[in-house]
Amino acid sequence: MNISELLQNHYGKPVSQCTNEEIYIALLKETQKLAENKKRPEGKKKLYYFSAEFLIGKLLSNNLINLGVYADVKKQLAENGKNICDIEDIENEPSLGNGGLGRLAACFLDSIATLGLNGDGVGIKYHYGLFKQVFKNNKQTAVPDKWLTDDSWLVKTEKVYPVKFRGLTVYALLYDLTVTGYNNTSNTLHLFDAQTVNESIVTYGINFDKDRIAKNLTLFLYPDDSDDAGRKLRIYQQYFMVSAGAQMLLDEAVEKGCSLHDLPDYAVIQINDTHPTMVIPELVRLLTERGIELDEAIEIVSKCCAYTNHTILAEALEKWPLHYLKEVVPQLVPIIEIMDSKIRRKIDNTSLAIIDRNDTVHMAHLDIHYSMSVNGVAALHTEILKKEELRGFYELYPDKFNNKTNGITFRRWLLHCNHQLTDYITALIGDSFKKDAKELERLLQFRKNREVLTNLLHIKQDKKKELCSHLKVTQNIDLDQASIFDIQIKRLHEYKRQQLNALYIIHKYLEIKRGKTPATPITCIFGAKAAPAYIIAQDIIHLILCLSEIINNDPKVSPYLKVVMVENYNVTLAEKLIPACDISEQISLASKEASGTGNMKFMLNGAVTLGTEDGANVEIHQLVGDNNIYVFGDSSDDVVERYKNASYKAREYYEKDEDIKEAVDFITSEELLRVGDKTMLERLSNELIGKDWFMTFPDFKDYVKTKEKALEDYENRLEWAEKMLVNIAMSGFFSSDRTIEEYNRDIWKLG
Ligand code: 26Q
Repeated sequence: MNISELLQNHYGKPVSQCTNEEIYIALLKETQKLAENKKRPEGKKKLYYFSAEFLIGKLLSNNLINLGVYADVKKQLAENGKNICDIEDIENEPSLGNGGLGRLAACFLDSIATLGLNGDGVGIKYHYGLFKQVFKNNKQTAVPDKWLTDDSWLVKTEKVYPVKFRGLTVYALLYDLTVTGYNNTSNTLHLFDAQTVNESIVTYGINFDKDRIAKNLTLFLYPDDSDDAGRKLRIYQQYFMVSAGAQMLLDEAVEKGCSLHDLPDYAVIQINDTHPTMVIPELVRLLTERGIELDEAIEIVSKCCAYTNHTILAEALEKWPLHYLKEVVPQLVPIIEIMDSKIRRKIDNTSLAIIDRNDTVHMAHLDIHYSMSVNGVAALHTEILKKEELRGFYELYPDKFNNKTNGITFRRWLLHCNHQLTDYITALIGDSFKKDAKELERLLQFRKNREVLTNLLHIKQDKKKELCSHLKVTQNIDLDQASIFDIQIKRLHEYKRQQLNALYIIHKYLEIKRGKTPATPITCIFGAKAAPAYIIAQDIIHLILCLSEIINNDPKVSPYLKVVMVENYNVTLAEKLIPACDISEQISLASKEASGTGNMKFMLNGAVTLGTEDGANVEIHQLVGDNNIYVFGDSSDDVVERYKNASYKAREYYEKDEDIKEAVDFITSEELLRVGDKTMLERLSNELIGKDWFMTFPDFKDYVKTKEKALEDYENRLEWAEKMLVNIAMSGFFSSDRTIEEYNRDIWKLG
């Protein structure tokens, strides 16, 4: 790519006279062309990855890297006095996902393209992504995130599919986004938009008229735990996506000469959590419309579909009242009823039914009965599904169950976000790790090499410095780059236990006030959005922001301890935070985090995990060994037991343990009430003392002790650097290339 020529052709002027916007648009168009010209995988069978979320992040640099032209473009820009980072800044982040599940789908698309597999994504073109978070008075407020601009990576196609709801037909317009593989083929992310959608019905904030379906259908991505009105709209969105996607899939198969009886030879559908579950009855319906007998249609569809479960939280499993479905998609109801009665005839355990006695439809049950594969997303998670949550199903279909431990794309989470580390690794072991992540293990030969360890520390320091200046410029946050960066970034959820981290911070603050100062200052960094309807999550954000105000302004304490919560945490910020991290906080209550994927990104960038034996932390622990991770807390077996016999009483811990009492009491102390909202702080305090559903108190002491040990170990920098090195070296297993190879080997079986 010749940038001077490109801009001359576009704007008739030299690079130096172009604005960053102009350069961004010209690069976008050119990159799009390069990507579209890449080979597309072919083959009879094709994977359709159905997902309500694809949290793809900014695309310019990622595409330049995958197309192999990043370094050249950067150099040419620099020669003309332009910094590629300033050009990157112009792009809006498409926040088309809530968190882990959506980001996983994006990593998977990258790996599918990189491995040259014949597979596309199918989803929704939301006009507004996940809300933008703004802090006011130490509270979160939500504003719309309008990410779409005239020039975007999305290309409108000619394809239109009618989607019928009760009394309403909406036309689904297909937009395509080319997904580039690393030095390889390209695939497509297909996103559907409603023809009649109308942005002007957004009134204030993120509010809009929820009854005008035709106009609001693809306006917003709903936050998890969204309110009731939001839930009904999700059914509309879900059916819209799956009906259009299923029609597209059938057209593509027929075009390739498929007789619909042989559909499983042409199409495999991965259902990303229960959100796209209606694709099962919808495909059955479409097949019968095209002349296939109902029983056979059900059999065909069951052979095409595979379901991934991402959660063990019972309350997060989607269940819809049958009357909702009757109101929205009456044509599916008789099909679902027949599918339910087939199961009832076969088995007498009614807890496994699709429609329960309260006329509630259990979407996961529909998936499990009528697909050929059911997978969890980390070893522990899959075991818990088999032994506890989905036990009855496992007994019925042992062969359907399998584990696919999550992974992340190393292109974005190392090559793009950490050039210094990438280049240094390349200098040490060559660049074969870019295609085969397991090659990183060759770094282990340097684990006692002083020079290498020192260089790793220098790179970490550079990334911390970069983060400091970024946060200063964008959010006016002052950080001490010589401090330990302890980071917890993820959606705000009680089970992820940001509140446990907050209790530690209070404890530490009080200790420092009493004169027990740490050897190296500590900076505790949070990033988290909370669903607007999730009250306690709002309260936890409020607590952290209040702590930040008090601690950072305390002249006695702030030289040793700082607390910051970055505003509007998203993929772009993650790319800057993760490379700068020393201690990665992965402290969910054991058994509750299905996998986690942030934990893998931190490890890859040389942070050491402080975590519970939960999700993929278990596998990280096995890979790096006891010396290179800090593990604490009750085991998942203990936790499951404690829930079963309802034996946990938070108040007893609060009353018996002085440290817990002191930290919890601080939440409603005079000092905090001066900067905070009494209702919110009291509500949170009561919630903890009276319930503490995610058991922070039993793990508190061990958490404090283990964190202190990590801080102490940090004082020996070379030993710490060895831990960093081992983490980087052993992270290869978590490449999403490995995960996708397993999906293909065991489930998709693409040519
Ligand atoms: C449901 C109903 C109504 C509105 C929203 C939702 C909804 C939306 C998103 C429910 C759940 C989600 C997202 C779930 C999620 O991100 N799960 C995470 O998936 C990751 C990838 O497998 C895992 O690593 C995480 O452990 C898991 O929490």
